Amino acid sequence: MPTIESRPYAWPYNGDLRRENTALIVIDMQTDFCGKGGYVDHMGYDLSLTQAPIEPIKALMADMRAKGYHIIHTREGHRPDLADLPPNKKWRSQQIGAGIGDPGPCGRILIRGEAGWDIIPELYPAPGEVIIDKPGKGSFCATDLELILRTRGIENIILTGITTDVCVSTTMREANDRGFECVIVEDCCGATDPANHTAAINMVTMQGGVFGAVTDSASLIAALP
Ligand code: C5J
Repeated sequence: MPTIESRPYAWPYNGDLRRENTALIVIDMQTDFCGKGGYVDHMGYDLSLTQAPIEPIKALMADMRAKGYHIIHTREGHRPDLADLPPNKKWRSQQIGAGIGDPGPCGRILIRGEAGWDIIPELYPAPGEVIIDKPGKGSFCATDLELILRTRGIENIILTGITTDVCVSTTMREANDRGFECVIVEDCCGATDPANHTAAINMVTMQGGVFGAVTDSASLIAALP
């Protein structure tokens, strides 16, 4: 039974690891979160932290594409008329000088269709790969992600992307509560604060794997059948 070297247990728990029932989810690798002039840059955070997972994700995605696994991408963003932007989310973004919907060098911040909102060219989805557009942090909230996963018979989810402590963590918790078997790939994630990245990863390993397991890209590439 194939499993991946991971902590606190060898993933997946039941050894049922096949390309048919396993998906890589790449969360929010958008210019707004890791590119110059985007949302995270506007907030004044160190872009090298959210850029760190780009190369590891590229390698893992290439391996999983070649092996025929499901690849799913997400993008956080809002409608141009802001109909799906809760006023408190808008207000909070304005407090830190990066108002969602405001103009910037990459277009309107976190607005669907703008240059800054799209996935970075290095990790752009291949034709036919699913893209989930989401208005919130979790990828299951107000999207058809769960329907797509169930329709395809996907049981195992490999989580990557940015940011570890916000959208990746929220999505992992949502997926775990829905019964999906999750693993987070430590070097394929990044946060705007390294301590938050470490804490978000550590939280997964508590209570026997409270949200699933933690691994790294090299372990996956070596062991994915
Ligand atoms: C944030 C995300 N950090 N993709 N979004 O606001 O994690």
